[in-house]
Amino acid sequence: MSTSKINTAEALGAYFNEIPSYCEPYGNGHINDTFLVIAERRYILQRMNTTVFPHPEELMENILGVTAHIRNKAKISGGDAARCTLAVVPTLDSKNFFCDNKGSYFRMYEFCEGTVARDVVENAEDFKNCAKAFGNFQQQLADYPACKLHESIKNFHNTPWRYDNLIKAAEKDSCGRLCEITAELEFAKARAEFCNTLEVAHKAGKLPLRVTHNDTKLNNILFDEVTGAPVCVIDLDTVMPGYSVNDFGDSIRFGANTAVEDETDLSKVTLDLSLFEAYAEGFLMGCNGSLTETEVDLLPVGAMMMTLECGMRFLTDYLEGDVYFKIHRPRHNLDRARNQFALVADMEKKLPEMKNIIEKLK
Ligand code: ADP
Ligand code: GN1
Ligand code: MG
Repeated sequence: MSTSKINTAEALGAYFNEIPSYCEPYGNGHINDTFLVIAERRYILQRMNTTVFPHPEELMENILGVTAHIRNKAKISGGDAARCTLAVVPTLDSKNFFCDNKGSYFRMYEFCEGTVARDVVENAEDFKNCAKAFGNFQQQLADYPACKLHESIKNFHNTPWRYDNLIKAAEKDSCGRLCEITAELEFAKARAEFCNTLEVAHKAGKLPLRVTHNDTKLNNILFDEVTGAPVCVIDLDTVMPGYSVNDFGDSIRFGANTAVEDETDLSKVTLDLSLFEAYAEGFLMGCNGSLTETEVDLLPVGAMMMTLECGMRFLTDYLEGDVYFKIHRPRHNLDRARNQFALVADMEKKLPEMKNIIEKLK
């Protein structure tokens, strides 16, 4: 459903005595339907994607717990308690979300004022600061009890599982698109063994599970409009136990690509090693010595893994008829998958350089 066709009137009525006249689609997220609402203040209204998140009540429980934890830490350390994390706005009857008569689930956040989200990295320094913020986010949640978190999406970054899903989707070929993606499928198949790398390290006791963000792309962080400093890590739907190297890797996948995620001119798609270095430096600073040596060594693998996994997810969605990621043109998911695989190929060539950078920063 396109965001503009969603009826938000009933949801707005749950939050305001007088319905605000401004409620327009906002931002570039691929999952939820996001609206900017202007009343006496600004708000973000989101229709939660219940295909992706089948248990919105559990999702909101996670978000309330995590945001309370982060706000508390900011208060203790004298940080910006008002803008350090998302603030859920209750409905008029004090609920944390609203379900309308069509079964759509909505939630509302305070608009994090004086901030902007970005889809492209402006410079290495900003990217490094963004890395510090994501690293620090992981640090802030290091003592959050993982048992309190619901697994909002099962197997979210289980790459071998993602690989199996791609193979199943190809076997089923429900939309008759398999003939278009034979080269991409071969690309993924040639990396089947690599997909297991992190799971194998985890099972061998070398890679710990931590409370991680799991969706660390650039536009999931809000930057101060004036200073450019990161203010708030957002999109907390996927905060779950995960691997630190995947949080690192997902940021590299998105931010250190010399092209945007859906660029179709694949000659533009490469890994920017200076952005990789800036991010690695910032991430290690943000994690503040908490990563084990194996985790640090696996950071380049995390970058390759998240890029390959994301490519496989886009490709699977293309085969399944674009049911998961929002698309804005025909073959959008196929374009995204090709882009991610081109980036994987470039990362493979640059793996020795990535490793050298990490060695230097250790
Ligand atoms: P999705 O899960 O679809 O990616 P997000 O939660 O990331 O949705 O929100 C989409 C976009 O909306 C963000 O990239 C950002 O631009 C904007 N946004 C979300 N929450 C806020 C907020 N509290 N204040 C300001 N902007 C926000
Ligand atoms: C989605 O929600 P958003 O747009 O921040 C997706 C990520 C992908 C990303 C690809 C819950 O992120 O996993 O890496 O698109 N989020 C979910 O751009 O699936
Ligand atoms: Mg997002």
